[in-house]
Amino acid sequence: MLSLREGFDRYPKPKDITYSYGTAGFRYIGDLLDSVAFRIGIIASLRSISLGGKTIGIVITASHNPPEQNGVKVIDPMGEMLPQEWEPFANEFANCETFEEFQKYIKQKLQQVPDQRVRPRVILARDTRASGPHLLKAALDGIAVINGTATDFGMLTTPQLHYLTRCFNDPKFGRNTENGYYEKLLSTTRRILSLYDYTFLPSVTVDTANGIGGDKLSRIDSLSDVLNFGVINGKTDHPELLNVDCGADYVKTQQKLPAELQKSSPKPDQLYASFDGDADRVVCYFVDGKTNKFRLLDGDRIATLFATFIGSLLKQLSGVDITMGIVQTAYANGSSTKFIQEELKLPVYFTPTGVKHLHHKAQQFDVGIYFEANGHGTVLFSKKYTSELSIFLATTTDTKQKAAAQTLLLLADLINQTVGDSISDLVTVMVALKIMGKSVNSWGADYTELPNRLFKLKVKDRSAFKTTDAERKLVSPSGLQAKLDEEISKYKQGRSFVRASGTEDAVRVYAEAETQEECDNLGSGVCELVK
Ligand code: NG1
Ligand code: ZN
Repeated sequence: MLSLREGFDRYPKPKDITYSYGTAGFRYIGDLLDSVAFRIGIIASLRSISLGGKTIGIVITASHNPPEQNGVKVIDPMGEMLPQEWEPFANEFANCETFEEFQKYIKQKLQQVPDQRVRPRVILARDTRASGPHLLKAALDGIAVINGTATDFGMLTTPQLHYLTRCFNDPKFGRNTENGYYEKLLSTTRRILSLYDYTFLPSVTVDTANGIGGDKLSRIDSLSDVLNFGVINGKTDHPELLNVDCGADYVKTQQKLPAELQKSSPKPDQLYASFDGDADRVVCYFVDGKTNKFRLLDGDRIATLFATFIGSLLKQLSGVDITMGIVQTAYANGSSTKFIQEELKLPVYFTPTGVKHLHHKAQQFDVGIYFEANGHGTVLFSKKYTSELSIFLATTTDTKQKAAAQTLLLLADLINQTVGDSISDLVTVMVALKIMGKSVNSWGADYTELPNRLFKLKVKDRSAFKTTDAERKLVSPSGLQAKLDEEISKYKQGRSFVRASGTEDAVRVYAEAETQEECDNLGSGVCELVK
């Protein structure tokens, strides 16, 4: 067995780097993460011990970031993110330099647990990046020095590992195998469709960013006729192509088709989708047959589609008392917020960027829908939701109402409630469009987006940028917000905000306004003030 000392010496921490557990775990250049991966193995094991031996997950991925980057993050037993109160420990532990400190941190954590003899259990998966295998080895060594049991699930999408972690701790959630994930998805889709006498969904072409999502979609496609996918940018065995000129982040930030599709001629008025590198984000789009223009259907649109669909089903049931709320971040297009408030007549709440914040807020509703504009999001359903609908189902005799209640209950199984999941989100989009008989054109016509742009600025010290009001206002550097407000007031429907990125060494500037020209001018005006 590897001793603590041997492990510490095998994975020395580079002296000049300070690692930080950000919005999505530790992220850095993949080749500089070995010591962090080793230590995350220990952190996950300690978390497992502190919870009496519950299974904890580790995902090795840097999502939509470039191929040379990588990251490690911890998943809690019910599939949630590592709780925030563990982050300071994770940061201090990842950055400690001497063996004495390193050992002291472990001892301190162990002293806080009721039973130190508990054997930790950790499950792991990684995306397709070249640095994945050696980071996996380091994480396994970290688990080994704490005498933990580790199960490596190989290459999976991030949401699949969230699903599996939950299944290990809550067997009712599903079978704790990769096949169990597909069985649940396929059987739930089949059951919903059969309520409306459908047997399959029309094929959708998906750009999987040359990431792991491509393999998994092809697998689903081969398992059943219910779901049919055509995969483009599916070169999983070429990690150097991951997210390059393709994928959800490219499509959302460039507001154009993935390069591969620009070359071919996408079928007009057909649904297309793009995943990111670890398949937890999805954006949809189509090419308008009349104008030949690319039309993006981003995370805001997916949220409004889900709210429309679930709302229309709930409306069919009388006497069911279910609350629904939508959670967005400041990056949500102003028109989407207006549509939710004025057309759907639903409450909207704002939280800081990062799904952990959105997830937390969404838990306050019976149906909590949260999406970041970039396509990361899901829907949470409360216990009351299930019990109210089950009672309704048992008491109603009306066939249409029965089908609506059954669909609503099945949606709670279809949507991966542990985390945003491109596969299950996309299938839910396909189900919603099919059952509502809604075309992509009609979905795109729900509201008209305000022109918007996102800028990324290199600054000397991004930590100087501190925000309040769900990141919509700056409190530091002092005086800057007043200047921004003055600039914003010059533009019709102008809105702009500035915040430090949690995943990159940069400051982001968002701008939206009534016309593209005004939006561009507002954006550059704000960038000038920030520089
Ligand atoms: P940062 O780098 O903090 O802006 C980005 C995304 C977040 C979230 C995280 C985690 C934008 C503007 N920001 O965060 O929404 O997805 O990455 O992956 O898209
Ligand atoms: Zn991702």
